[in-house]
Amino acid sequence: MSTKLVPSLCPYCAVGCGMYLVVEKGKAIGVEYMTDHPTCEGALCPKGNSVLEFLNHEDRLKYPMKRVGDEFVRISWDEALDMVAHGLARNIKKNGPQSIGFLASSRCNNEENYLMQKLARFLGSPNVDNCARLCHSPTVMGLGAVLGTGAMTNNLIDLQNSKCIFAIGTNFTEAHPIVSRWAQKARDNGATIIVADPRITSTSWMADLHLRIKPGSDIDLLRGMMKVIIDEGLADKEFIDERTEGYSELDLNLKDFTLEKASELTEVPAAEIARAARIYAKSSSSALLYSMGITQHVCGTDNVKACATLSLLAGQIGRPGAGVWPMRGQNNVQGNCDMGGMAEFYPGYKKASDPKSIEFFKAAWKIDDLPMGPGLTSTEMTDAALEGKITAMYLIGEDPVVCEANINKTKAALDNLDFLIVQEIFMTATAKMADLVLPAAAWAEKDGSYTSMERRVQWIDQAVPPVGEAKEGLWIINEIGKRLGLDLGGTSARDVLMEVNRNVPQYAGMTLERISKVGGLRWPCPDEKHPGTDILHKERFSTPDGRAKMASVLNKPAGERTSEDYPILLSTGRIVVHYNSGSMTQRCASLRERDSELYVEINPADAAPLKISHGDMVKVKTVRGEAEARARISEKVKPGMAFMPFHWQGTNIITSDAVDPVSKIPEYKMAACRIEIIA
Ligand SMILES: Nc1nc2c(c(=O)[nH]1)N[C@H]1C(S)=C(S)[C@@H](COP(=O)(O)OP(=O)(O)OC[C@H]3O[C@@H](n4cnc5c(=O)[nH]c(N)nc54)[C@H](O)[C@@H]3O)O[C@H]1N2
Ligand SMILES: Nc1nc2c(c(=O)[nH]1)N[C@H]1C(S)=C(S)[C@@H](COP(=O)(O)OP(=O)(O)OC[C@H]3O[C@@H](n4cnc5c(=O)[nH]c(N)nc54)[C@H](O)[C@@H]3O)O[C@H]1N2
Ligand code: SF4
Ligand SMILES: [Mo]
Repeated sequence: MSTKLVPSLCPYCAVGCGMYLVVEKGKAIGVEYMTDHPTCEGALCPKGNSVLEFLNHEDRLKYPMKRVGDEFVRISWDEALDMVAHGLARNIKKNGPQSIGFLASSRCNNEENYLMQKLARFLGSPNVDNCARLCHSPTVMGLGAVLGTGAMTNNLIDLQNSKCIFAIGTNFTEAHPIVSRWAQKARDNGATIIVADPRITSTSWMADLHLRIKPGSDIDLLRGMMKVIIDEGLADKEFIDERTEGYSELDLNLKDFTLEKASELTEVPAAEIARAARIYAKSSSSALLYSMGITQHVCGTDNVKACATLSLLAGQIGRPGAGVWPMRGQNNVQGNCDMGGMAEFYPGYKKASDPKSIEFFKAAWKIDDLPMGPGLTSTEMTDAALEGKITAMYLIGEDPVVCEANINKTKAALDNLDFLIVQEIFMTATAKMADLVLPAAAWAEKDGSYTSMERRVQWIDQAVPPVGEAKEGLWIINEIGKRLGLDLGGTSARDVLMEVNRNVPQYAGMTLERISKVGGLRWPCPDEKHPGTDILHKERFSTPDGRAKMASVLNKPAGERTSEDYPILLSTGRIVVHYNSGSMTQRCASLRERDSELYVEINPADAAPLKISHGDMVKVKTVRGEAEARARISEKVKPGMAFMPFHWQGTNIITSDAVDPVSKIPEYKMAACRIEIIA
């Protein structure tokens, strides 16, 4: 039998790199580089290169299983689907539809997510959410409020046109490695790179100026930069007058603030703040990139608003090389939010709290009743499950037992449910808590489209059949619908895409044929002739009146402060070779051999009095519990600060679940801990 090359996409992060899968006898046996892909130009990072190691892994879930006592036993799809229908119906009858929580997966395609939120809402539950809650919900809220659209304003390739790249709270060289290529091109073209990060990272190595900011002081830094810009006459008055609102409030907000104060609060020398402000404001085109260092705080939404406001103040937006780049996380988190897999929004960001949205979808879906929102966010579902208000959950492709903050609470919440369904490709820590585990087809085993962080929508065809009895998400959701007497519409991804074209204005012109071409199209794409949109907000912002709303914000203290008992600030995040819960990367030998255990980075000044040496095993303790990790003594973290990756289960035992009141994101970047050597 012949070997074929099937165009595909990397299933990890939101850069959306293309690749070819080499398929022989129905099995993917190799990866070939897609040199004509516009964003990656054939490059892949270590995770992209090793996708087959998990796709073909023997641990893949191959048939449905139900819990019997502490064991899981194999059952047929018929029995599994009946169990889902009975379990959901039982809870709706007893506790009402609001008692069911749904988590849609940002690892799954647009069509699956569209159908998942439709199932939730058809059943009468407004409670559907996704991992954007833990990630870029402050972007959806904050950029939405300031610019009118909560998405990347420009695109990744356009970074090469920037003369200044200001990267704040993003470690893109590890988390979005292929973006480094465009940043490097910008640098080759003469751009200055400024990185604001408390740690020394591979991204900060790239920087001309590294602002080693005190964790949680970003608003002070950004206000300091704004103050310099205003005081030195670097604000873009014409742009501000023509295209924004809120300047006089901002001016007032900054009146009594000084550069010296900013320096004191951020621990960044005043001269560096001033230099960063001048370079950013004066360059012909400046890009502002941000990610979890900005969003995962109790002031996450305000942090985002401050970033966007800085760009408005300097007129650094709406042009090639100038804009705001939220570095989104999962391969389809942008798409999942676009599809309405979010508590606050129906598809196309139609507000779930607006009766007009409900009317629109009642007509579009030919249904008499739909729930008003906002529904419960994923973080609120955890609390509601503990209180007995959420009694059943249907989770697709999320692993909250590893990834939520304060996972002892998460486990207690899941334990308290009457019925938990987990649809997965591996037996994760979360799946182990389920009543029913449904085996899902992985990305290469199904048709569908994915939307990358640059709003690029790309369709891929199934390359290989699902393993064992695993099924495509669409089939599973449709079958569940049928058993509950619901007609969810599409049975094929193609049909669902056509429905998306009708109901999501940004995707109206994104036909199958158009988005199947290498590189797809970027939204908004309002009709079938429209070429897609490279840069947003060129002439007007997407607010109702077309003007951006500058925000005047003040910093807020972290939810948890260090104390005598817990003197060290614990920050958490990512490393290049592992991915989120690690359910996939931990199963790839080539990645595991590079990093195989949980570690904690400690500054030598903190390690010495604790008698901790490099390589010692330590306990990291917070008020919520403790985690064991290997100590790495390193200047990469500031004194008084420790860093742990969260790709192993220990980390989130100890992270703080204080949330931003607006977006409900937990403060993964700020917990108070103490570290002890294990004798
Ligand atoms: N290899 C790999 N890549 C990934 C992922 C992965 O797990 N592994 N996950 C994907 C996902 S879901 C996401 S959301 C993205 C996230 O990508 P990133 O946001 O880039 O990743 P993080 O490591 O969480 O945090 C970024 C940086 O913020 C810094 N930081 C911490 N606190 C502060 C602060 O108070 N202020 C400032 N200015 N900086 C701070 C950290 O030191 C860190 O270097 O990555 C995606 N890509
Ligand atoms: N301490 C700490 N914790 C964090 C963060 C942090 O910075 N620090 N970051 C947070 C962020 S930004 C995020 S986004 C979350 C991520 O949290 P999660 O979304 O829970 O993390 P993932 O590991 O990406 O989980 C996705 C799951 O989907 C499964 N999967 C993959 N493909 C498919 C598929 O096609 N179908 C189905 N059904 N399943 C599939 C994978 O096996 C995996 O178990 O973690 C958060 N947790
Ligand atoms: S940068 Fe992201 S999309 Fe590209 S290969 Fe790496 S993990 Fe995959
Ligand atoms: Mo994320």
